[in-house]
Amino acid sequence: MAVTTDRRKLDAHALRADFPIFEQLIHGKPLAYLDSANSSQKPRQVLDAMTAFYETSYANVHRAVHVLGERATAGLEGAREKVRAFVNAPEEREIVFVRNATEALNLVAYAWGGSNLGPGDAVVVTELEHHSNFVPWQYIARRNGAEFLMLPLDDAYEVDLSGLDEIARDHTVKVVATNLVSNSLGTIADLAPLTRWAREQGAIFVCDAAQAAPHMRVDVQALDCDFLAISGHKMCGPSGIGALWGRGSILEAMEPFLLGGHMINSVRYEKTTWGELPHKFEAGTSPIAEAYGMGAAIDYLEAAGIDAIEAHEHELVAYALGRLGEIPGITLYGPPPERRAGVVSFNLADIHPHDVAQILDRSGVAIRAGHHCCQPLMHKLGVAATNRASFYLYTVPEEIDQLVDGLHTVRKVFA
Ligand code: C6P
Repeated sequence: MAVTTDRRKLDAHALRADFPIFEQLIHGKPLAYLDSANSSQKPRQVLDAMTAFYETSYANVHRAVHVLGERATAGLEGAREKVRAFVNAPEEREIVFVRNATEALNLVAYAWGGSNLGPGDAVVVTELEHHSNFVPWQYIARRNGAEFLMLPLDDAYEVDLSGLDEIARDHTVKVVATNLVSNSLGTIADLAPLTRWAREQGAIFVCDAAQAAPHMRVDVQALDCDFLAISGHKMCGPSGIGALWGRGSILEAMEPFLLGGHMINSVRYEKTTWGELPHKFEAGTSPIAEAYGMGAAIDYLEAAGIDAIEAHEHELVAYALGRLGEIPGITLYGPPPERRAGVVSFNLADIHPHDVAQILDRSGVAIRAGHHCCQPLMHKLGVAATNRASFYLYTVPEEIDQLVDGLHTVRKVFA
């Protein structure tokens, strides 16, 4: 693997050689892939690990006594241990494999919220949430007759906590759900005051770490949360796999989410009993090779160095904000570079973000344009959509230069 030996400094130019996607031209131009917050690219190490797994070790898991069944089970459970270590969870059984962060958050909302929320209770989210940590809570709260409350953003793009005392006075708060890193603005939340407050309320604390885990060290014990959701595809792993960490005592007390094969202990006409953790929450055939690939992705990220990835993105964000700030008519959204991960959202004069993104595509630059599944935030910003460039460990400053050149072309087209 092509990385520097100094773990504090990452050599993105060398790392790019691990990613076959960069070997092609797009519209005759080098690819500037600035859409990693949407989904990251995959290194050869992950692709090769998955191919080798399929070629030598694939079978269904937990139910076959033959050699391949044993190998596949060992592969899946080995990946679970890697995820456990990656988020510093106390126990492997607390790691539940799911399809993605969305499914992880729905699992908590349905299986915990469905049984524990009722009239007089409140769920608190923030204005900065992705729909995946907003809509399930809004739905379950309202379905169960509970209140759904939203902490607003302040002018510095940080969550405003000044209303917490009032909420505590007027409501029985049962759930506090927030992201650690915003996908739209890149804001890195300071969760400590909110987790403390949630504890004082006796509420569970749900952390959406879909954008945090790929880019910075995430430690469920240091965060003092009760649930944490991540997606494999955003952290160099395959799509179709994510993980939910849940505090063991809470997971044990919960009803299952999906029902059927594998998640049972015994099934009789009169009664069905549930399996042990994590199987109670893993109904049906698991995403086996995908979990294995997520484990390989974790190995890859750890070898590159999570701290080095975070430092690299901070450098890129500072560079991008400086260069983009030179473009006439640009509006940049979000906090200063030291408060954000590798995400820059912007609008260019009154040019629709979809037009911007389409013209950039012709220069080989891939960004995302839209509401980024954050409509409450877009409403707050007073826009329907933004452009978003997002970075990762393989992003190099030349890609940001290509973006800036492309934006000058967009301006000329619309002049
Ligand atoms: N954000 C983006 O372009 P899934 O799709 O389930 O893997 O991840 C959902 C999700 C949850 N929380 C946050 C903070 C996210 O950013 C995302 C996915 C992508 O920003 C697709 S909308």
